[in-house]
Amino acid sequence: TDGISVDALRRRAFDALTTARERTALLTSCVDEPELTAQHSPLMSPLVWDLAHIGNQEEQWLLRTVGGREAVRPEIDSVYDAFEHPRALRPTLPLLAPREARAYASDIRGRVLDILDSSPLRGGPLLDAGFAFGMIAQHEQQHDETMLITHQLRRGPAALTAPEPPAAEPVDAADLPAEILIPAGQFTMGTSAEPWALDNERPAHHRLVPAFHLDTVPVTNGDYLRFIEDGGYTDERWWAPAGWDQIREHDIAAPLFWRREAGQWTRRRFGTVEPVPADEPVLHVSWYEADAYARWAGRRLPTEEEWEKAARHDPVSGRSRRYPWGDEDPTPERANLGQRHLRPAPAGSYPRGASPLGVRQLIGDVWEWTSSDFLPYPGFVAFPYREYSEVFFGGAHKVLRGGSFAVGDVASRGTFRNWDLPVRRQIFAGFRTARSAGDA
Ligand code: AVJ
Ligand code: FE
Repeated sequence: TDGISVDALRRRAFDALTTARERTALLTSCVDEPELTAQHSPLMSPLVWDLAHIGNQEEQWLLRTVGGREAVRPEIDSVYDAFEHPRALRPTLPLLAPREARAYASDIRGRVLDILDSSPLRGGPLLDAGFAFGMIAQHEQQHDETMLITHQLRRGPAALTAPEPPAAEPVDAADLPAEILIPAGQFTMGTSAEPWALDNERPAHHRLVPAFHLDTVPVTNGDYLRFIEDGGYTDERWWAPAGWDQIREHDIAAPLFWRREAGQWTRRRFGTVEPVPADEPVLHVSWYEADAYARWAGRRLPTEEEWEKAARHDPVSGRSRRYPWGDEDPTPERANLGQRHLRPAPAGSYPRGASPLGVRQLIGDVWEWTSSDFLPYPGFVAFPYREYSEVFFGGAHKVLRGGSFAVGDVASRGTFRNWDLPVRRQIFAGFRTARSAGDA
């Protein structure tokens, strides 16, 4: 942000907060009140919990901490503390009713925009370049994705609509090489410069990455069907032991939301049942399923550093950039983000979003499972709270990269790290595969 005026930073923060709130409003107004307070899956909160939690986080960080204002509703902090109450139990809490929750979030937002208007946006790590405002916009976008997952799990008729993503150029997509060689060498992983990067993306540091090949596009439904039809789900050889246990215990034999009807595969997507499109990146597979597919294909999942090198390293300048296409923010021509479309675009889409070596769709469409555990980078410092990242470090969670069609562009970049348990399937996750150079 060197050289960016305070006015421009304010506008950036205002736009990010406003974009997120428009989506939040839609996700919490397109169904009726009983649907907002209902629990559609024990894996998820009632939508009305997310709504007031968004407002409460904003009150705690922007109004109280940044603005130094007196608390508006301190008595509800504990109800909306994600660590005090597991998702499955949130319907039993004394939640604000939908109308109250909406009024609360909007009251806080009004006060926060006043604070933003008069903030110098410098004077410490929370304020500098508007970090705390960016953090809260990212928090809301992440909950907008969470709420979209709740909508996907919900039964009943469709409540959301969106235009179809642009079709891939068929000639171009068919001509793409299956994989791309990323030559050996050091690159800069993580960032110390990105103003709104979260603690787990910091600091920038060097990594030496041996040469490897990476799929040009994410694994498609058509690819994945070949694994299913080859008996992938009944052959223990392909599975990590815990994954093998999970698929047998829960009778898993296809991605979540898929069904086989009269010899044809269909899927449920936001209240509509449709044939599974062969050319679209596969969605709703666990890390175990991605790992098993890769082994069946004679390949493996990429590590997190391989993924980031493919997405950021510019072989000409030797520099790591913000996105595969360069340093400019995402646009609708470069990546499928922000719930503009309610599905991934066909594999091979977005040639303008390709990396310098030609890898496509690294940003947007589907979160991509990596082989890596969620761990801190060397020199990590928890900021501004331990519960964002630090308490999740260790062996339990796997890293996902790149963002999905469901997350806003403020929460997707080459350094952004997401994580989840390897059994999770309801998230908008797919994957691509890799192999070390020199392996057959
Ligand atoms: C980074 C997506 C795993 O949803 O649990 C939201 C984001 N953190 N509120 C989550 C988050 C606090 C987080 N993920
Ligand atoms: Fe949260």
